[in-house]
Amino acid sequence: MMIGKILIANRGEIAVRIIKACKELGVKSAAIYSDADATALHVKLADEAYHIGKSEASQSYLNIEKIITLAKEIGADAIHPGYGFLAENAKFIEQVEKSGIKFIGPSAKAVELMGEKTSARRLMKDSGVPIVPGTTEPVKSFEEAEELAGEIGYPIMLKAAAGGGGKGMRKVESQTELKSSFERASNEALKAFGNADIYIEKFIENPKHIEVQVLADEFGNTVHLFERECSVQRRHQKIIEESPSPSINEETRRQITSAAVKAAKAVHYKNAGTVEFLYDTASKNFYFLEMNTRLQVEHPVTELVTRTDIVKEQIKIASGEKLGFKQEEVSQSGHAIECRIYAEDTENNFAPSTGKILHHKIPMGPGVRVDTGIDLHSEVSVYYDPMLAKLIVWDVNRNDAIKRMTEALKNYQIAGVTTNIDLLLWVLRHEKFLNSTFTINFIDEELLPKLPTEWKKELYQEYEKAAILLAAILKDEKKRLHVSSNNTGTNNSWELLKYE
Ligand code: MV4
Repeated sequence: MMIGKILIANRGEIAVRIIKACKELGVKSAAIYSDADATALHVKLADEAYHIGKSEASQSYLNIEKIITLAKEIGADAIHPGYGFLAENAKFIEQVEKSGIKFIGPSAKAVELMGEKTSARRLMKDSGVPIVPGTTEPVKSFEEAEELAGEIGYPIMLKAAAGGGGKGMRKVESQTELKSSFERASNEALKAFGNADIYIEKFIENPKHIEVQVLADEFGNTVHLFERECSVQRRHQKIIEESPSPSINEETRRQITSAAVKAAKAVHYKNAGTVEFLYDTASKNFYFLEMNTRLQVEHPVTELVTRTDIVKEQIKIASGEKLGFKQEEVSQSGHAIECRIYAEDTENNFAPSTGKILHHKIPMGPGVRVDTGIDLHSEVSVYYDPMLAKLIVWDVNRNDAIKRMTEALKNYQIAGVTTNIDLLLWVLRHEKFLNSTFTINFIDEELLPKLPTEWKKELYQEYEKAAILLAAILKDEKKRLHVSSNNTGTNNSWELLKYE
């Protein structure tokens, strides 16, 4: 029986995305909203909308009691958690299911197993999925850590067993650093996660981040929807994602996608999930990192190259349907790129930018998709993630997709907040992006040394060339002029054409 009504326990672009899938399936959608979101786009688009509390996430989108009580009251058959907030909270999932409501996602058990990183590593190792060399049990003492680190070989990573997504990680270069690092790492883990357990991995230098989308129904049918390349990131915040990965060959693609299906089957995974890998370009080895037991921000690039609708598949799976296609029927076609548009100021240490959206015109055209939760007059507040929109393009190959994305970014008009659109344009024309030699360290190594202003000169180079060309044309027409640019890098004042 198809689910009749879904409560969407989220906000912003992902709530809007889920509402669209509900509409296409003829399922009723119920939004929840906080004080700050009273006039938000997801509230306007949903069939029903319910105020749930104050602006702080802890008082609204994280309030388990209120959300489950509301779901029962309004007769929701299921809850879709989106990403973030309660999406990977095993206790929430347990309580949802205990109350007789379907959770659109994996079981609490699978979330728990993958959430505890050493149990995930044991399970992967036993299932033949390659893991980063290191321990599969928490390290009990500094003395044990010293011995194991020596065997693994420096540099190593200390990671919190309860961590993930970059939280609770520490690189250790040599034995002399180990004592203080180990103590600090376990203290921090205890504070952040209420669990001091630490494990050790060999540090992988300059890897790429490649992840595989999986889908599994409740009958054990498990397929992958190929991979995404997500290496362009800063402080664990992805900026650009694409599919297929330009960094792997067909043989590696075959291996990494089968490893992901193996990983999902090992936890009896159901619904949509993502298996993350580090890819070492030097050795061509890939290693399981963690599994994200949720719908991810970057799912649209997979949708565009595999011609699927992952959110509709999630709802159908949760309704008890069998997967409607077999692995052999899934193929990757063309190339998709996603750029995340954030309200932040690149030149002010990426500080979040808040304010009212005074103008918003999104690019349109063949192969262009915008997933956004904002609207003209929306208020971008300090309370939630500063991601404003995802701009996603598809084209027949990577070069054409990059060109299409560049044009779309130039035509993304937004006023009222500062955005990272210029930074995205800077990445798209960078040699290392164009030739696919970028790694997870790309932004740190290539952009940070050029902040706050130097990077902009590179961005404006093409305009400068255009100005010189224009000048030459005008000269031909016997106009006396010369080109000068006085971009000192501080005031962005460009005086391109000066008549004598
Ligand atoms: C690593 C690593 C290098 N070696 N583990 C960061 C997020 C978390 N999922 C795991 N992370 C890393 N683990 C070893 N043994 C480098 C990272 C890492 C990273 C991984 C994926 C995407 C972006 C990253 C940025 C910095 C560090």
